[in-house]
Amino acid sequence: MKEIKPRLKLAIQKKGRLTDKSLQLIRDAGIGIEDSNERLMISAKNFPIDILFLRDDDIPEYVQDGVADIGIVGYNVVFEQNSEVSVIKKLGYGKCKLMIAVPENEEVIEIKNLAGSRIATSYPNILNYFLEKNSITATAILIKGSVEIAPSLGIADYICDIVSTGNTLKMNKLKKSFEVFDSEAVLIKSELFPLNTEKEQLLTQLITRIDSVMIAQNSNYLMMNAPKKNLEEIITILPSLKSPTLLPLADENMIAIHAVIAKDIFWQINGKLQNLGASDLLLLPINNMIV
Ligand code: PRT
Ligand code: ZN
Repeated sequence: MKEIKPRLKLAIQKKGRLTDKSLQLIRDAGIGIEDSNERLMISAKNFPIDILFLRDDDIPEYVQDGVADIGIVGYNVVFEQNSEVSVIKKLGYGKCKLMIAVPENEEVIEIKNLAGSRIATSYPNILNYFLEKNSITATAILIKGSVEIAPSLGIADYICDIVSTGNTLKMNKLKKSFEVFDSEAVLIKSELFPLNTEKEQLLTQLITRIDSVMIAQNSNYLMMNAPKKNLEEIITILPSLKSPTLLPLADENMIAIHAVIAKDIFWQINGKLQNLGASDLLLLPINNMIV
């Protein structure tokens, strides 16, 4: 009889803000998947993983109950639902803040000014957690969708909603007042149904790949030529992930230096490097990196 090999089942959002970036992460991890074309599930050819497409609100429960082995969803959804899942890894995209916003013309300077108010939100559990933590008594009013129009309709005094650029608040004449919760996409697994050994091994492989993509996304490969006499000083200002690579050049007084550096650091150290005689600086993207 043919042995059935275990496959990991990963749930991601079917259609929404996290869909493209989640698919991109899977592909950057070298996992070959076709376009879903409205299918509920697709199977990767070169890695034993199946991708299940769900509404984001359903993902924590599907993972908790073991229908999917792992899932990618906003931490805001995980925390709100209080499902029995644990976060394996923060994924660095889908970043947003849950904030309390008040009408532009109102002064709500301190958190204690919220006492006795009605606050419209799709996240009553997170809001109540915040209010309790700050010893405030206020009423959370559950509204699904278009929370920002609640104050102008007179349904609530304030709102507690997800903000990323802040444009939606501005359009509705509201202003940010208090930060309630920080969120980003996270990889989760069940606390009720532990994975068997084979699936746990697959998960470890997947995490190694995701780590390598995430490190690469935040890093660049820097190459330059520099005078040998300034080598020590150059190395001290190079915040490289690993010890830099040194290569001899035909000109004995010069040396080539290669290093992996954090992406945002280059423009801070570029001038210093040039002052120390570095030339022919070349900054290259990295696809994957295993440290
Ligand atoms: O259909 P399904 O239920 O799967 O999707 P959904 O409509 O419930 O979720 P979706 O796709 O809107 O968001 C998925 C996840 O993306 C959220 O759970 C958050 O973790 C994350 N995320 C990141 C955001 C935002 N940024 C965001 N800006 N989710 C929602 N918004 C909304 C917010 O509700 C508000 O209406 O965008 C508006 C504010 O945006 P700005 O840019 O104007 O401030
Ligand atoms: Zn949703």
